[in-house]
Amino acid sequence: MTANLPMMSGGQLVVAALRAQGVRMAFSVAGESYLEVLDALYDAPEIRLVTCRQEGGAAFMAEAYGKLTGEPGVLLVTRGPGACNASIGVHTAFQDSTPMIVLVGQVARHQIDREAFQEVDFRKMYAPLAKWVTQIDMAERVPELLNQAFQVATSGRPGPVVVALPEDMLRELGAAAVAGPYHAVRAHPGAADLAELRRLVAAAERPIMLVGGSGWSDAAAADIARFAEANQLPVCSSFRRQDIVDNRLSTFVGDLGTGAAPALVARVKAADLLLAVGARIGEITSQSYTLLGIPDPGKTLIHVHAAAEELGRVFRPTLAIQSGMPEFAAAAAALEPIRAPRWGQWREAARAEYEAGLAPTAFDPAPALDLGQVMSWLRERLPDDAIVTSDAGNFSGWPNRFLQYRRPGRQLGPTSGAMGYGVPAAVAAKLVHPGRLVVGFCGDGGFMMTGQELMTALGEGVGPIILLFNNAMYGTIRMHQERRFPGRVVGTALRNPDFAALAAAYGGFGATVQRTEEFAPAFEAALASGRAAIIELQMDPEMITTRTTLRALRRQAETARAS
Ligand SMILES: Cc1ncc(C[n+]2csc(CCOP(=O)(O)OP(=O)(O)O)c2C)c(N)n1
Ligand SMILES: [Mg+2]
Repeated sequence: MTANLPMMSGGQLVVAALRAQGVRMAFSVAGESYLEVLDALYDAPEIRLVTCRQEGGAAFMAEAYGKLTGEPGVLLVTRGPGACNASIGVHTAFQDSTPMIVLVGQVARHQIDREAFQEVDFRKMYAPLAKWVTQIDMAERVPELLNQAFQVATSGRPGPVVVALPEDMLRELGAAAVAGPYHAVRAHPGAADLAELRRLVAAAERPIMLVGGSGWSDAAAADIARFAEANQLPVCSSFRRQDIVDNRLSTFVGDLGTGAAPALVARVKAADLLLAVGARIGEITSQSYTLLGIPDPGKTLIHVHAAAEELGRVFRPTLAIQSGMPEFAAAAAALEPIRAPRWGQWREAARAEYEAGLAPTAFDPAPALDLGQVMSWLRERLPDDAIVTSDAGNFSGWPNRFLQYRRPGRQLGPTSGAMGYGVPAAVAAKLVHPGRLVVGFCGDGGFMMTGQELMTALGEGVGPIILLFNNAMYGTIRMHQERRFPGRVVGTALRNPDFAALAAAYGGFGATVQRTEEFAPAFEAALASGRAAIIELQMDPEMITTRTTLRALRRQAETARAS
């Protein structure tokens, strides 16, 4: 088998295997532990190596790449320190079911278990963070194990796979045939399952569909929307998965995120059938596990998921269907529509509630920078293919409530709630689609965690626009403080740099917005600059959510204490 194959170093075999898997882009922070891989990349110009500034940012970029393209994002980092920094992105890929391949340099094989320089047992460290962790101890096994890594990362419920590469293995010469590309394995729904699904839905009075999770191709998203429209089924999305069904369709009724509309939450509780497609129905989406009974959901639950292990987790479905999203959506779209469904008014009422929520809440006194109006302007301004990325924090309520997501545009946000995601995700999105408008939403807290990756964007010549919501605090935690310990502010106030000046220091575009009318010109100027941009929104810190103020929260908490 290997007789006529050239001898290659382990590092060269790694890069040959990546090429065979169809990898076109990889994100890295360099390390001496994997010099052979870097050197082999020198001879592989078809793989664009993006040099990042911190492994957390690089890992978020790889995660966002995977979320956006459906193909594994590839990350290269060095031993202990690099792997520790990268772990936040690995955890995010795990919670978000995103395919990802993490290549980590490791100490030489003959040094293992001496606690050599930067040595970490990656199998142990990443055990609860990754879908699979392996180490390649023979150069000849590089193609085999990388092929398995790509299969595991993309099949069933996708996730991150960590591959440790001992330094001396990368130098070792070996001969091996590379294999690829991977073929993601996904189940199809069976005919009996589909017939039962149709029967259960037809018998319902107040059905609602929930779409979420990963693995949604544009075609799958279009198919599930066709199914919803043909059956007039109201459809909502799980946390930060608002881009699956076009929010402008009359069947779309909102999202079950951290700031879910109370009317939608009440409606899902009142539904007699929940058809959950792709969503794990996790803690945030299930509103802290209050939407359904445990384990008996108390209503008909049809749960469709790519992984058998997720079916029957927490909630016991009436009907469980293991299927990939493209396979299920195509089959659902092909089902004969249910004639004269009984839930026409139920859907119309849910849609009317969603549309009413698009009208900004009135605040007294009205803030100089009215974020509701800014978001309404953006909703009209963003083209259909715009990519919106989001960090974690209360500011994310503004785009999540007021923007309308749709394909081929995207919403890329960490369902893991990891701060620091917004900027790196925007950089990765702009690298994948340089011709599209990419807008990253961040708070002042999250921006300062990974904002230096804006320099990566400038280095690569791409220009995402970052909207930085500055309230001079870790607002989310301040909100919880005011609810639990009113008036006792500790550990949540922030002092910030001049963000526009910071953008300029990077060589990017910077603007500061204090009043509503300043936003549109600043946005157009940022876009016209073609450079990476920060638009700092100096918001009224009182606006703690899209619906309430800090003042009101504190009053409520104090009243509750007094009574
Ligand atoms: C990496 C990380 N650290 C800490 C937290 C806890 N946390 C959640 S939201 C938040 C504050 C976010 O502040 P900011 O980015 O300014 O947004 P804001 O809530 O003020 O809008 C914190 C500290 C987290 N989710 N992720
Ligand atoms: Mg903040």
